[in-house]
Amino acid sequence: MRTWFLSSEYPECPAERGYFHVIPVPLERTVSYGSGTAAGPHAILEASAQLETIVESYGEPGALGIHTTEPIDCTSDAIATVFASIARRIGHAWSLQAIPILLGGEHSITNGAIAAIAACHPPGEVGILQFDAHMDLRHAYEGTVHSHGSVMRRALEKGIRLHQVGIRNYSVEELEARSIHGVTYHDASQLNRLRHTQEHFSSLALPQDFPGKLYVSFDVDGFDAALMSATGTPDPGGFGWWEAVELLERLTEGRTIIGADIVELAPQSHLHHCDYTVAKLTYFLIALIARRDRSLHDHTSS
Ligand SMILES: [Mn+2]
Repeated sequence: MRTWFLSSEYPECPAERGYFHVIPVPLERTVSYGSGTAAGPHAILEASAQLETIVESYGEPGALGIHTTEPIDCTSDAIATVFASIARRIGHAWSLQAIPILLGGEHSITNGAIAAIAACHPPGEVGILQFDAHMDLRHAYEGTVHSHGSVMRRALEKGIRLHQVGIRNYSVEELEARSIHGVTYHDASQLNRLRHTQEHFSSLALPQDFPGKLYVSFDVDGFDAALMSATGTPDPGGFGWWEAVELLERLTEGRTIIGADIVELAPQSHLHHCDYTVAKLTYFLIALIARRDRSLHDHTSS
């Protein structure tokens, strides 16, 4: 059945009027542990009907117009075909001056965004801000270069700068890739140490020379497993809700966000708070993106 983001609060918004394009991507192909990500986008859209229109201290971002597209067809045997469809959908959003927000699906869907960034933006203009428990920097994982476990390696190969937040799992191969490609990071252990200091997260920022335009890729396993157990690999030691909010605010300060994905929700019927948490995160990101948009600020202040 046709549904859309915040269907309880707003009528369906056509593509041309959408400041945001929410793009469901029910891809589940290279999942390595728990399964169920194909049901993620629909569960997020359903849970969004429980949201209120106001985001505390951000106003009502939904009033800008949130268009929900048809889901990306993920049935093709060739996963590269799926990535190409995602890239085209993102390019279409940008051509309408809209901000694409992908709802996953497994993390490999970011491959579509990487292709779109490389096709539509000059090298060095866009950096990826990744929230995740894992680096996803393997050359290949379980025999495929298209895996969720190697998606950020593909970004590095395209020369896209990467900053990682919340990482707490390490392999030799990924640590090497990190250092060779100059990936910057705030790992979960660093964040934990900061938690116990007086300044807390107040001094956190992206490196000064990091690109001014950001694509945010949020793997929900970055959250602590206590909050986010409905995901393929729930992992202890992650951030909580308010920490995620503060990290997003601090690390995007002074920059523009050109798109985002929220991936790896694997809904479970007895854990519907997870679906709701991801819907709420999606709406918070929408609010943050609107705040970070300079053209919008100029428009509203005139
Ligand atoms: Mn990931």
